[in-house]
Amino acid sequence: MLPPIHIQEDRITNELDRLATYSDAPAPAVTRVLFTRTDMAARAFMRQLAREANFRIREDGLGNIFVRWEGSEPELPAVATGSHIDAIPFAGRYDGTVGVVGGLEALRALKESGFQPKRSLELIIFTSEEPTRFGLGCLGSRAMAGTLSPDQLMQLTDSEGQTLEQVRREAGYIENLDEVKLSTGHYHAFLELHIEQGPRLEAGNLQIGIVSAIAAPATLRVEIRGDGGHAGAVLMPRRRDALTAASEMILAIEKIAQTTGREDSVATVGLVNVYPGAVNSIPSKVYFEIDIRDTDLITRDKMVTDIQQAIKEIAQARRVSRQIDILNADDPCTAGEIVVSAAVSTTHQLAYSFKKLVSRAYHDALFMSQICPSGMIFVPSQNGYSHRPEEYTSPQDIARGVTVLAHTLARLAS
Ligand code: HGY
Ligand code: MN
Ligand code: MN
Repeated sequence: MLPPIHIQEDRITNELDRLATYSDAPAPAVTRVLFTRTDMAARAFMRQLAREANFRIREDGLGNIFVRWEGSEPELPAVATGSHIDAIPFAGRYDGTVGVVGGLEALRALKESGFQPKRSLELIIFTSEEPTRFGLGCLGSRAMAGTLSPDQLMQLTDSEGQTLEQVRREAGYIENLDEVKLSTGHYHAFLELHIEQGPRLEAGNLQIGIVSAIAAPATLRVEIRGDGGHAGAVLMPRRRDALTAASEMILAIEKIAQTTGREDSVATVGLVNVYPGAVNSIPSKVYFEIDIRDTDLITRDKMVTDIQQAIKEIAQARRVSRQIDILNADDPCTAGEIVVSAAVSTTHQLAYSFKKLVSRAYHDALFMSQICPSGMIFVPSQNGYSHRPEEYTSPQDIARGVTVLAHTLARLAS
């Protein structure tokens, strides 16, 4: 039987608010990109909080931070929780951070309650869950799962031509990347607390979401090359405009995602660069990235194929050249049964309203599921907003999520 656990709502709120000040965007927006000055300051802040709670800290060669509370049987595989503190440009303050500050609060509250775990408990702050700097998300958890080798990691290059190898060393992470990969069974279970980033919990007036599966993301990089030239002098029939071609492709991409017959099918072009980018110069080159997802792998892969075919046909019709690279095409995952049942039992016991649901956003739990049974707990997002400054989850909702997390971790670690 667990002793009463007191989750300190105010402590969580204060720490989330302080974390939000480490940002390269004016409040209420938050921008915190991998290994920038603000990311390093946020990392230092989280390490300070973990030290104040007398937990042990280690960091691996990629900057994944592990906050550990030794259990009475430390040789057993530990139970882990965690999420990320990096934030895409002009994001909100809750994406990822609720699972990091909330995870720390769960461990602190359990410790303060006098609970003693048999299995050690670890909070993981994952490196670069967002794809912002290197175009690929979940770098830390991918490397832990071994789906990204040290060689592949070192070659990742950002928009300024800096490699991940360079920037990790500049950030002080010099350990061998071979040690980042964790063996299957390194952890007994992994459970991530996260905001839903969608409207379903709020619309259903539900307090908790228990994730049953996580959608599979694929990312394509596309470069279209046409002819440039003078906007006044080159007549319409003689043009090979890279931007009008890309625009037709982007509308075709939208159509493909709208017509799969499945509501979980999504495709997004959120990043477009136009060259030379002058009002009176016909675009000669366009670079854009496509984010394609579905919880069903076959549907997701068919969208990838159909989108590539559409780009090819439009490029031929418009006499422009195309280069398509698939950056990643990950499998979806099903949440681990032991984690889901522990979370369901806990939520029932706490008498919180909940439902099982699919995560349409990807998370580090997607890759942790490759090394141990993994799951997620969602708390409601107001209006379903996320990846925008208006992102909001109330302190009460966050505290409820942390309460479920703490009790479920205790169950899994006993
Ligand atoms: O894009 C995502 O699903 C996550 O927020 N990185
Ligand atoms: Mn995000
Ligand atoms: Mn996130």
